[in-house]
Amino acid sequence: MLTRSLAVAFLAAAAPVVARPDISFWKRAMSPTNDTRSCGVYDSAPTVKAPKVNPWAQISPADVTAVWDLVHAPESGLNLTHPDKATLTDNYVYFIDTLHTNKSAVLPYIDGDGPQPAKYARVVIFEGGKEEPVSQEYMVGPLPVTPETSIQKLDYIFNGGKGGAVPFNARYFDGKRSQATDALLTSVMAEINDITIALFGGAYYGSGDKRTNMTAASPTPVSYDGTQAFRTIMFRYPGLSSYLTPIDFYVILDIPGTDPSKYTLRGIVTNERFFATVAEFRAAYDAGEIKNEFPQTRDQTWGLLDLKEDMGVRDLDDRLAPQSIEIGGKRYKVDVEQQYVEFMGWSFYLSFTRTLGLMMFDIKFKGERVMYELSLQEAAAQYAGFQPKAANTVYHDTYYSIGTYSSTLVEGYDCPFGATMLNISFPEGNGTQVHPQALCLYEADSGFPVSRHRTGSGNDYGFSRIGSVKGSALHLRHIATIGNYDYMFNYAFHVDASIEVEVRASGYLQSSPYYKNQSNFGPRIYEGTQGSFHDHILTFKADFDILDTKNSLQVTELKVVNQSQPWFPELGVFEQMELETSVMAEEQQFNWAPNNQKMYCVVSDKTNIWGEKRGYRMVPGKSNVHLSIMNSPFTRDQSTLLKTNLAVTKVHDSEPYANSWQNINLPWAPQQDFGKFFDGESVDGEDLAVWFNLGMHHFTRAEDIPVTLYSEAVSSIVFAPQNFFDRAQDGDLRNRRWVVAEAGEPLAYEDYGVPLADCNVKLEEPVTKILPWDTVY
Ligand SMILES: *[C@@H]1O[C@H](CO)[C@@H](O)[C@H](O)[C@H]1NC(C)=O
Ligand SMILES: *[C@@H]1O[C@H](CO)[C@@H](O)[C@H](O)[C@H]1NC(C)=O
Ligand SMILES: *[C@@H]1O[C@H](CO)[C@@H](O)[C@H](O)[C@H]1NC(C)=O
Ligand SMILES: *[C@@H]1O[C@H](CO)[C@@H](O)[C@H](O)[C@H]1NC(C)=O
Ligand SMILES: *[C@@H]1O[C@H](CO)[C@@H](O)[C@H](O)[C@H]1NC(C)=O
Ligand SMILES: *[C@@H]1O[C@H](CO)[C@@H](O)[C@H](O)[C@H]1NC(C)=O
Ligand SMILES: *[C@@H]1O[C@H](CO)[C@@H](O)[C@H](O)[C@H]1NC(C)=O
Ligand SMILES: *[C@@H]1O[C@H](CO)[C@@H](O)[C@H](O)[C@H]1NC(C)=O
Ligand SMILES: [Cu+2]
Repeated sequence: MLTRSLAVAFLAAAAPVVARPDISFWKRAMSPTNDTRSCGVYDSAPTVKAPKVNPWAQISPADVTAVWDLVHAPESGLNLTHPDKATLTDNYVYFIDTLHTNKSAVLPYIDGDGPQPAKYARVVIFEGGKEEPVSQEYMVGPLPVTPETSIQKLDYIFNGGKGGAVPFNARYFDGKRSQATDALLTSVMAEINDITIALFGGAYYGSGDKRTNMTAASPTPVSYDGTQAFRTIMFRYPGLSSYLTPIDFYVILDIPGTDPSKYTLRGIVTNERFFATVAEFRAAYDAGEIKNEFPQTRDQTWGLLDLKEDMGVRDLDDRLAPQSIEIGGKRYKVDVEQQYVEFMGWSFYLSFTRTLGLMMFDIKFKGERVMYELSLQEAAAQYAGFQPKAANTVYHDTYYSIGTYSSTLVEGYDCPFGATMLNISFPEGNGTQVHPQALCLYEADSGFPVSRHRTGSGNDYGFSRIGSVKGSALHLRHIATIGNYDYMFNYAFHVDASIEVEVRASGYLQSSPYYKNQSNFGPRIYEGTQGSFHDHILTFKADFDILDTKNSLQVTELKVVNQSQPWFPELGVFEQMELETSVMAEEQQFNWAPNNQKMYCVVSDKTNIWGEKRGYRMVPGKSNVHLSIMNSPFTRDQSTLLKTNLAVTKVHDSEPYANSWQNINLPWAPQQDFGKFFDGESVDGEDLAVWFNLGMHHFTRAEDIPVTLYSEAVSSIVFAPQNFFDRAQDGDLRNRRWVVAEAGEPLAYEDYGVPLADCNVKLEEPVTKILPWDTVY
């Protein structure tokens, strides 16, 4: 598939691999026998049968193919051309994806005897053949395809006024649009190849021309409101670390409409100067005003993540590093078929879409619902600089189908040795693409006891008792390599009933050429490279259902008040803290309070044994930021979801997503306006969803070379029970020590029947090979 900042010179249509019909959907080959190699570390997870058929699951490979055939049949009236043969002015399918199932249809099914909700596909069709060319989304269902199956416009999830239609100018900038602009780019570059060769030792002869040795890449947005379209092209030296060798040369084209003969040059930018015509640029060059002061290197080996021998050797680094392994055997159960997991009281279902990637549903602890849905909604980045790439780039990664970029994980490094590796799959063309071992599931030591206390007599151990309870969590992890970045998504289900969502970013910086006087946009990080600073903001949805759908958002503010205490009359009036509790009345966007002096809790009306409302608290974690810039023309109205830490809305079947995947090219006229969710509806005692942002202000540094470090580029949040239970959920965990010390007696302890491992740990080189992607039908 096309990646963002697509290298036009290296466009190639991926040919689907031949069908392998015997591959069952979304499964790992789990060895059926016990593995005697090492302490059960490599044993398969015990199986379990999900209580219900997963109503959120991806549509099946057979359904994808049937939907493809249905929309291509002449009777559909859609007048489609096969994408391989289509041009800008044809109608063709861009993708098929799983359409989410309405919550109103799911609840009676999972909670009662209601029927299993029907499955639907969403189909994106680029309708360049229409009088008014658009991209239009359709919903096709019920599935499997029968005479009852209909093709309807998918309008109800978009609130921008045009339903599922996106004007041609704002539609996804696919290979065909890129090709359509290439003739103009090639002709512009042909006039100045002598200059680019002299300045940069590179030339561009067209995307398919073998002589081309500068890579052309383009950011988004490409339009403001769909009435215009432009394409900014930056150039880089080609190669495996191309992102790190940008060249100070930009071409901007105006490319409105479907007729490439009407496309024009907007201008050329280099040396911090704008030239509206080729002639102006040549004149400046001839006058000796254009330089390449900080040449890039063509050698890119320094940008690779292999061992750098020239950095020396660290003492004892020839020994294996510590490992997290499931030494007692797997303590979670999986229903691979239904994508259902159980662990230490937790249970949840999984789903996966092209558009959003991994989603979790019906998250319960000890049989009681905590969340209906937990899912990524957007992964965005906005850059800064004084040249047309950094200054004008905003990414919404759903635009690139972020779900299609999660691929094979390196066992032992990306995930622990012995982790359960799962395939992920999503529709691709007329088939279903399988990415083997792209999702891992494992329990890991938390690195600290979940609770601990020594009670008894003072400083000596006589007559004391020590309790220490093992801390661990089940992790669900995948890594989406979307263009330059590797976003690592980690969902941890802790034994104390808390849930942690964490995202990290590694991979190449979207770097810029180095400019002497642009340190206000980031430091120099290589010979000719500047690390352009930027914001990463990732929006998630947490549709809490604390027990049921009747919930409120409680705000407990820690206030400092003046008071007096009759037992210390000499102090008069003085300050102390108190709590002031309220509930949010209406839907709203909001932020973490300064110094975190507000606690936000989603609560039920139902109370625990102490009469307190049962709830879950949102605990800010690492780097809880929102988009810094509020009034950029490039993020005006299509990025409202990025502009606060948090938001709460009432759940509607028509508001399942925070964003629409093609919104990026519609900053002034969004297809989906998150801001419109906030129309004064009550969220007190209602079915509410919380939207939260994780992210980081990426203050770039030399240590972003060769790639950004996961250790620092991290953001997280925790959802923790707040009076949800009557006491802490550590009392029933048998993995603990209760140490009894009596004066003069040897230390004794309880192990509650959980033996220590008595075996030889033998780790195996990763089972993972970098398996090819596969397509099934
Ligand atoms: C995972 O995908 C790979 C590649 O398509 C396939 O060989 C393997 O059988 C799949 N695993 C299962 C359990 O389906
Ligand atoms: C695997 O080991 C467990 C525990 O030792 C045992 O109960 C079970 O029968 C074994 N299963 C197989 C397939 O050997
Ligand atoms: C069908 O699409 C083609 C472009 O692929 C267009 O030329 C033709 O007019 C369309 N036919 C109808 C009936 O709309
Ligand atoms: C979901 O509900 C809406 C009504 O709110 C309806 O228009 C739509 O068809 C439903 N979607 C599915 C997939 O059933
Ligand atoms: C790139 O191509 C141009 C024109 O063909 C050539 O002059 C230049 O030497 C090439 N650069 C490299 C590094 O091969
Ligand atoms: C799917 O499309 C590919 C490429 O166009 C084609 O070769 C293949 O036969 C199609 N498969 C099915 C099941 O329609
Ligand atoms: C950097 O200096 C050049 C030359 O003086 C000037 O044209 C340019 O505007 C400056 N850039 C910035 C970002 O200040
Ligand atoms: C408490 O009173 C003192 C003295 O009047 C004043 O300076 C302070 O700001 C007050 N604090 C609060 C929280 O009102
Ligand atoms: Cu970054």
